Amino acid sequence: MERGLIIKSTGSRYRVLFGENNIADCTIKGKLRVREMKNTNPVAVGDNVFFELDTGRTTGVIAEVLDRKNYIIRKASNLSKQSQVIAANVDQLFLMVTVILPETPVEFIDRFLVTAEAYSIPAKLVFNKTDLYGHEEMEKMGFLISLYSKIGYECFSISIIRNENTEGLKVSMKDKINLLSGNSGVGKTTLLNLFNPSLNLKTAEISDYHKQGKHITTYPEMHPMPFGGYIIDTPGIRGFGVFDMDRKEIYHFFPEIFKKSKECRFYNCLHLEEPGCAVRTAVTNEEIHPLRYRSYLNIMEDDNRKYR
Ligand SMILES: Nc1nc2c(ncn2[C@@H]2O[C@H](COP(=O)(O)OP(=O)(O)OP(=O)(O)O)[C@@H](O)[C@H]2O)c(=O)[nH]1
Ligand SMILES: [Mg+2]
Ligand SMILES: [Zn+2]
Repeated sequence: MERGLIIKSTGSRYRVLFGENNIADCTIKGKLRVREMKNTNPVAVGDNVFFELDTGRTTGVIAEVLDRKNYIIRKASNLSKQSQVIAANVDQLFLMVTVILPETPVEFIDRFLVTAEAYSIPAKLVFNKTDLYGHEEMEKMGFLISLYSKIGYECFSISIIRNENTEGLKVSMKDKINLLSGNSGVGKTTLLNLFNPSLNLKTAEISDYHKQGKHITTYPEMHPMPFGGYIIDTPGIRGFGVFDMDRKEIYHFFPEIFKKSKECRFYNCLHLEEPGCAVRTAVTNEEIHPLRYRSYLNIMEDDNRKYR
């Protein structure tokens, strides 16, 4: 048996990195499928596995998945109870955001951050395409960076095309397993190509980026970085879900709301209509930003999580 790391999963085929930079294309033993019934894929990018290598040493069969430190899932669909594991054993989550082409909504950022908090995985924001920003966009980015840094999320602002300000991001990613997420077209794959030019991954054509993104990357894939560590490139997502998030707990995943909630009159205050709610007072005097509170309300109302 060999030990390896899953770097790509397409549902039935798994690419495994093992030994000194060797690659094997693997399938899985039938029995393995039963273990995590709720997941459509029992093996995901980032998983450490034991596998039986065939004599040709380029193919094999996965026999065992080692325990995971964490894993990120996405609901297979709103109605089904099935979920898909996007990646396992992730150290940090990065959300790539653009103020224009395409514009990333605040609520999208907040849903991502809530998810990261629920998984207890550190999350950071990367604002990209600053080369395209005029005065107004710069102001908007400045506003968002100050909003999120104040809450405690580290922010980077970069232009990949001009290779501006990317050094800090590199340092932050070094020697870690980093998952890179964000809407289609924000430049995730372009960043991987910049950091590791030998990858030569497919990105959108320049002329395409006026559209909302074309979902160029179709499967999550983990790539080694020359400076140490890995980046998992993911398809532009509409958002990933946290399975067992209880409605009563959602405010725990807004750090500034959670902190303020300790001053609410009722211990079980959900910060909706309750009297003596310190959170709502803080929103009124903008100690908590109204946009964040609005995201909180929207997530609370979200029908998608009703299947709990
Ligand atoms: N002006 C400008 N364009 C950029 C920058 N970074 C990336 N792009 C362009 O944005 C477009 C989309 O880039 P991709 O890397 O394919 O985007 P992606 O996030 O991987 O998209 P999906 O794979 O569809 O999720 C490409 O045309 C890139 O050349 C940047 O810093 N400035
Ligand atoms: Mg891509
Ligand atoms: Zn309250």
